[in-house]
Amino acid sequence: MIKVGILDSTLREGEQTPGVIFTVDQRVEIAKALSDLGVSMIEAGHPAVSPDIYEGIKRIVKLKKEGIITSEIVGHSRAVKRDIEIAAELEVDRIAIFYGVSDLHLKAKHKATREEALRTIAETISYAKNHGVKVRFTAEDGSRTDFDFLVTVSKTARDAGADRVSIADTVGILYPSKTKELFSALTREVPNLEFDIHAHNDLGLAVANALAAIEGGATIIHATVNGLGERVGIVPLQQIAAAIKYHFGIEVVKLDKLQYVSSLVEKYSGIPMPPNYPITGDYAFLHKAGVHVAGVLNDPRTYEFMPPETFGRTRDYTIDKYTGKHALRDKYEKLGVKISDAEMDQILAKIKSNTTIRFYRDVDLLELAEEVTGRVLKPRPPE
Ligand code: AKG
Repeated sequence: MIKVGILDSTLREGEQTPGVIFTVDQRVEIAKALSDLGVSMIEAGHPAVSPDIYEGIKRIVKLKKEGIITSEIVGHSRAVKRDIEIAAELEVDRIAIFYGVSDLHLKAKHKATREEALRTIAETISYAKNHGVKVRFTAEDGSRTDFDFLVTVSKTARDAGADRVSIADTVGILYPSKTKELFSALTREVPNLEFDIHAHNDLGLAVANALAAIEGGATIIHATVNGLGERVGIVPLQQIAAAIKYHFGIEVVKLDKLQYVSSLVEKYSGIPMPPNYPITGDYAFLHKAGVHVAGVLNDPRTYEFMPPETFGRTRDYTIDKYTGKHALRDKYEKLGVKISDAEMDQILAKIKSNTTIRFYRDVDLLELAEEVTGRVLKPRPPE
């Protein structure tokens, strides 16, 4: 049976998006919204980075202690004792220690041999455990790490006291079938340990890789609201939550609250949501072509895999040269305007011959109908 939860890293990975800085108040508000949404874990930041992140985590931990926030609070840390002490003094539930384990990272960043790396990993995890917190170890650049060494790293982390190891696809190069293979092999080779996936989206495959990791046995998926993160970001929370619900039947968060959290983070991050973004974009449930709209008016399942209400949204359709009679009739009925079939044909012909108007608004449709019918038309007053 599949068991899976979400670690939201909007406040840590998400703030690593170029140009994004959250204030302390915004950090606290986002954490509350994420807890209300029902994420299992909130990665609240790397407190050694700056005083405002430290302060934000302090306030978030206070809300956790007061029972206002219920998600597990995770503090991020390098494999460095001073970082661990700073996270531990904040009394987070869990410290996540990361260290680059690929040969490339060992050579170019850490200037360490594999043996030295294993020693650092074991020592820092034990050090954190001695502070009485849960520990996750992140194998940074795990997807480019020799598999046997990744197994050794995972066993070392487990034996030093970590109950979770996160496999980071730091540069976003994984592919779904390889991801499933990797996690299946890791869960088979390293018992008594749970795995996370931290998947970057450089090839646009982060969601697919996360789903494959779940099939391989990963039990926590790292995500950020609106997919924020370094470069082009990581798994977007709204997409993975919808995909997990649809494909595995598991509601990892309250889906009808995703729109609110997405808008909140859009505002505070200053990164605009593209209209054609899945689930929370303006066009996610907006239909256009005549054939599509006619289908949706008869039965929405023709062009929607899940009803918009699931996500606290509503469906609509646009009127332009692609429009068919079904849609136009429905539009005028909703406006409370009576139009004969012949008049409708004339209006439709006018719409189809005008390729300069991208979206006909209700007021444009009323004007067009007045032009064709010669009658004064007004929208139906509210009931
Ligand atoms: C990455 O490799 O992209 C990370 O952000 C690693 C850090 C982590 O997930 O703990």
